[in-house]
Amino acid sequence: MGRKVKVICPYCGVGCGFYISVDDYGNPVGIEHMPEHPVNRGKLCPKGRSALDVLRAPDRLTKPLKRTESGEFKEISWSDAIREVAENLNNVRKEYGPQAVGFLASARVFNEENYAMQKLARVFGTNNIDHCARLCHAPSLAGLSATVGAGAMTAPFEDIAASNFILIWGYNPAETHPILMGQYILKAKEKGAKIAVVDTRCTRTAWHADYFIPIKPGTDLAVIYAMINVIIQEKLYDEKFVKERVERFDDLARFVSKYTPEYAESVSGAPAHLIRQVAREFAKAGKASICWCMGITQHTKGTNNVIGLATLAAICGYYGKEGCAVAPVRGQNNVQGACDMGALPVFLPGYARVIDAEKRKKVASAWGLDDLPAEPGYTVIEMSYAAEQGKLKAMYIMGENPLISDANANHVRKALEHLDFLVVQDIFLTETAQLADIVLPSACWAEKEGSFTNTERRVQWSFKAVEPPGEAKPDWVIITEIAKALGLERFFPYTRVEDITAEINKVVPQYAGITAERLKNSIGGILWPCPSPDHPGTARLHVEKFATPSGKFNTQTPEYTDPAEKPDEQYPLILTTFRYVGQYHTATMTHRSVHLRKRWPEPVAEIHPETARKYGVRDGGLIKIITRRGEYTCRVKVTNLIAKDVVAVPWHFGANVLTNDALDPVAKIPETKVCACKVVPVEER
Ligand SMILES: Nc1nc2c(c(=O)[nH]1)N[C@H]1C(S)=C(S)[C@@H](COP(=O)(O)OP(=O)(O)OC[C@H]3O[C@@H](n4cnc5c(=O)[nH]c(N)nc54)[C@H](O)[C@@H]3O)O[C@H]1N2
Ligand SMILES: Nc1nc2c(c(=O)[nH]1)N[C@H]1C(S)=C(S)[C@@H](COP(=O)(O)OP(=O)(O)OC[C@H]3O[C@@H](n4cnc5c(=O)[nH]c(N)nc54)[C@H](O)[C@@H]3O)O[C@H]1N2
Ligand code: SF4
Ligand SMILES: [Mo]
Repeated sequence: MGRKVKVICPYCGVGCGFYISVDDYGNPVGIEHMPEHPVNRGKLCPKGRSALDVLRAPDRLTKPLKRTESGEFKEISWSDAIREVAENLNNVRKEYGPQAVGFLASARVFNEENYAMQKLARVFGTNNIDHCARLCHAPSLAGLSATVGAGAMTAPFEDIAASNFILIWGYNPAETHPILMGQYILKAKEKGAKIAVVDTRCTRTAWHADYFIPIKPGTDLAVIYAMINVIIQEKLYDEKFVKERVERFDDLARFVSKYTPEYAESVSGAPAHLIRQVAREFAKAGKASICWCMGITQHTKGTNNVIGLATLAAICGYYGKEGCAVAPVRGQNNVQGACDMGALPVFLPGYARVIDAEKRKKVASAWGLDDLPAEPGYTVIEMSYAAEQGKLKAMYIMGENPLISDANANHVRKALEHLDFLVVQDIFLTETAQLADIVLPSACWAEKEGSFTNTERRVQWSFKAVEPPGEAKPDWVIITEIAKALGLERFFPYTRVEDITAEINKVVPQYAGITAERLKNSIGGILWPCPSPDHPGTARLHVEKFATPSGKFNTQTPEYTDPAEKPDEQYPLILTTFRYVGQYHTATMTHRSVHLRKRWPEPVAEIHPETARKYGVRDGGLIKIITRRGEYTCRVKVTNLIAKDVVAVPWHFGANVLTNDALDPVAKIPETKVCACKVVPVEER
């Protein structure tokens, strides 16, 4: 007989639903499509289709592990593991204060689990809580908060499908969000929409585009301003919208006058005539969307890039109406939720700023306290530097693999090795876990239940399909046990995951009406903001006014400046990084799927034929890529689908030993999309 259990895909932020069929013995025997799901309508990409391989992987963590004197791991009991974690964290707090402990939450676990983790950090006494959104869309949160007052996507996927023009910038959804590409972007194209892609590589997304604008890494803002310049010069902007809803438009018009398409071409290599043509068509489309991702954000100027794109949409009036989405498409399946839950060093749940005393005290009082720590905490990369400098003594990392995912990975290794105590909670013994003093085994998505929030702000329940392997436990259970051992039990009165959902309903205003009961009874979930249990949820934001204090678009005009590292004689090329459709991040999960591993077995860097000739690089050969921070050897493909003098490398397997950890001053994201490098061919015997 068996059963069919509804789950949400454990990979990307599109948030596809499917069923797992479970046999009478409790084994996951297959995936069944869910045609009634409003997002993916029964479709799945290669990662979703292979998701069960994670549940069946033979090397899942099944017992807590402790590092012994000799450096080996030995299995220990849960009670010993929890006691050791609590003792060590308490000792560090006693000796150095709570600011000497850092916590990393996870965009891969449920809202309830992220909520519990950030609450643990704060009642422990610190805002040192962050997660991979820092390496990802932190500039989108910062840049959109500054201009429109809210950091999330402004409209659902349906509005992208209803656009007449889709501008895709630094984003390759054909590989990174395939269901959004197939079900929405290409649906718009079928109905006659035009597509423009701005990228350093002529990607699989670009193959579907009407216009492809090639660009040198890190020069985007000059091109964005040139488009704004053309639209203003040629009076193609939406006069009514600008008059009613945009502040300081005249300043903007004066500011962009120097950013001519010819100037932008000289900086970026993007042809001026294409900049003009795309700007004109975008402005004249009437209904248009801008979708961006890591090509825009992973820069020291990431926040400024986002401000530029938000402004481009604002002068054309592309907010709050049908067919218009301003879309920082979120990466991980619960990165939107982890941010909403306050797993960030400057924001409490619901984006209450830790420095805002009134809002902070409101959260404190909901938790039965007078106040909470007010000092903003360390971000991900800052934690490494604090560890190296001895300011951070212990870390508790849940569901992240910074040794592979953080920029300047050699530095991260040194920093983590320098800690007095490291606990890592994961489903596999990752590279990061191998450095831990204690490793805690988690149940993964289909082995527990809770809510995920996709990039549209769609909150959905994912049910438990199978039992976890061995003694692995849900993350929220582990956090609750650690909290109790730390003497913080009064803040963690949870016996079921729904107890935490109910607390989220009380503390996070955007989630007030999104109860566990409602979520369990709906296939497509509810989009926040949803202020009460009888509210249907909100698909489109900024319909009448923006979420800024004045209600208007807050125009800002940061100048274009170059990336932190420019090519020079010693390092004459530019390095950038990208993803494969069949590998996910640090590959902990995708590399355990035989099918995905076979098809995407290793990183293959890309280089232009002229650049290859100049440096003696042969198609299919091995190269060593060298930067100021490290060396990385991989195979290379010589292709004219990439700009000259650029090397692009997939980062899934360790290329972050090369990348630059210079930070955007506002969003604190490292510049993983551009640094200077050189390449040398490696002789194979
Ligand atoms: N298969 C797969 N899907 C994923 C993920 C995964 O690891 N694998 N990860 C998920 C996550 S967390 C995220 S955040 C998203 C990321 O999704 P994307 O942002 O689409 O992923 P990337 O391939 O890292 O970068 C996108 C593009 O930016 C281009 N680029 C590089 N530098 C620049 C630049 O300076 N300017 C411009 N304009 N373009 C540039 C690259 O050539 C690349 O094609 O994907 C999500 N989906
Ligand atoms: N050079 C370069 N570097 C990048 C990027 C880039 O484009 N270029 N992209 C950046 C981006 S956008 C992101 S989002 C980050 C991602 O960085 P990370 O979040 O560090 O990468 P993941 O591999 O997704 O790590 C998630 C971990 O969670 C574990 N896990 C899965 N499910 C569970 C669970 O239920 N419980 C627990 N406890 N663990 C679980 C997985 O095994 C894995 O080890 O990388 C960033 N790094
Ligand atoms: S598009 Fe994203 S959510 Fe959908 S199946 Fe693929 S990885 Fe999963
Ligand atoms: Mo991401």
